[in-house]
Amino acid sequence: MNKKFLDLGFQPLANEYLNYYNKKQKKYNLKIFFNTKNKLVSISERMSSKKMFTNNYPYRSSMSKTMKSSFKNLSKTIIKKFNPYLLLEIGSNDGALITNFSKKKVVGIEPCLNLAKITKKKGYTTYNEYWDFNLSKKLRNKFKAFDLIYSANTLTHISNLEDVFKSIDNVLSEKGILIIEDPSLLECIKKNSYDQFYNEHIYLFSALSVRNLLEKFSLEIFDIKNLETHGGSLRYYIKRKENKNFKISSRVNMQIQKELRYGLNKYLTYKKFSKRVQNSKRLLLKILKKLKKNSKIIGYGATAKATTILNYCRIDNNYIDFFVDTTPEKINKFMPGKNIKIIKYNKKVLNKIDYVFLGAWNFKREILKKERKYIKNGGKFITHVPFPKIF
Ligand code: DWN
Repeated sequence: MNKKFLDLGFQPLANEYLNYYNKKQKKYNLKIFFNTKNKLVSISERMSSKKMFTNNYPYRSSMSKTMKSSFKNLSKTIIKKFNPYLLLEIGSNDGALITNFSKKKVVGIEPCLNLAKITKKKGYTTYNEYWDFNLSKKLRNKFKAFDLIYSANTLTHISNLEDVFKSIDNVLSEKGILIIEDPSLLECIKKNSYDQFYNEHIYLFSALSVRNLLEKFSLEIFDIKNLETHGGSLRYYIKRKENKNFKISSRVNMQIQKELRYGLNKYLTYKKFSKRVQNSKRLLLKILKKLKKNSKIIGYGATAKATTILNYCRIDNNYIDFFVDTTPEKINKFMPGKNIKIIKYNKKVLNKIDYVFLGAWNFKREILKKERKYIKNGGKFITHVPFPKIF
């Protein structure tokens, strides 16, 4: 049974950056539910993939050093541990992972044309299609099977999870390994990072819910790694149950126990989280109101996550003058639903800025390192994670 625990108000599509501010930009009511049976957390209203993942999708994995090096390290691990003959990446974005492999050994699936073009241009086999059973049949005919399938921050973006795993099952070889990576629900709840909820994040996975989802396909998690990326993610290593080549690591049970101890299996935990989110909104607004009287505040990192915060807390250009970002596709556009312009990042942009709201708080370390001079000159940051504060 699906039980509602959080209402984040009316939200536009998180990655719909318009060229002008449109007061009437289409919005939907973002509500979050907990399924008491399979422990899956999901959003209420589902947009079609075609609406969300367009031919001009603005998110690029290669835009941060942190992500680039995470993918590089993972590719080394994959080669060392599994040495796959043929790897499939579902949601290859601009190639941050696949470009670490030989062109003959990888196939990318990327529904956004602007991103698929980038890897195609570099000579990587890329299917500009949405992941579904029809595509898996096409791949089966052409490649037979893949001995490694990888997908980061993609499966949680597809509404029909049954079809997702059925399609994977169709092309994963007998001894094949599936690696998936997504933000961790436990970390989101612990950090009060409610901005992980927006239209693209249809689900927020936990080890508990992933284990339940895999059951039907005779797949099982045999290892889990906690990652710092995207505010705390989990990397799940998955195999067919009948594949005895890999022992189940104690880390799997440790993660499940951690989640149970925190109460991720109980509705009450989510209700408490909802209260903390409401407090977080109040406190953030209090801080911004106080600071705005005598100072200039801007946003850093025009993230999809920031869309949720701005629209839930009703923060507009009365508080934040503009956002800075490095992604070409976002420059000179407006934060979805808000009259806040995004300008191109340059080294001098923080001069004369008193406070910087961290839209990309998940890259805090990378950003603080980059902005040492700003900090040295007395510049301050504002974050809402794990609770609103100035630092
Ligand atoms: O799942 C998803 C994740 C992986 O990416 C997608 N649904 C959408 C997107 O979410 P996001 O926009 O919240 O992701 P990020 O990775 O937190 O976005 C970081 C943004 O900040 C990018 O627009 C790049 C920008 N940035 C910057 O301007 N300067 C980032 C860094 C590190 C910087 O120094």
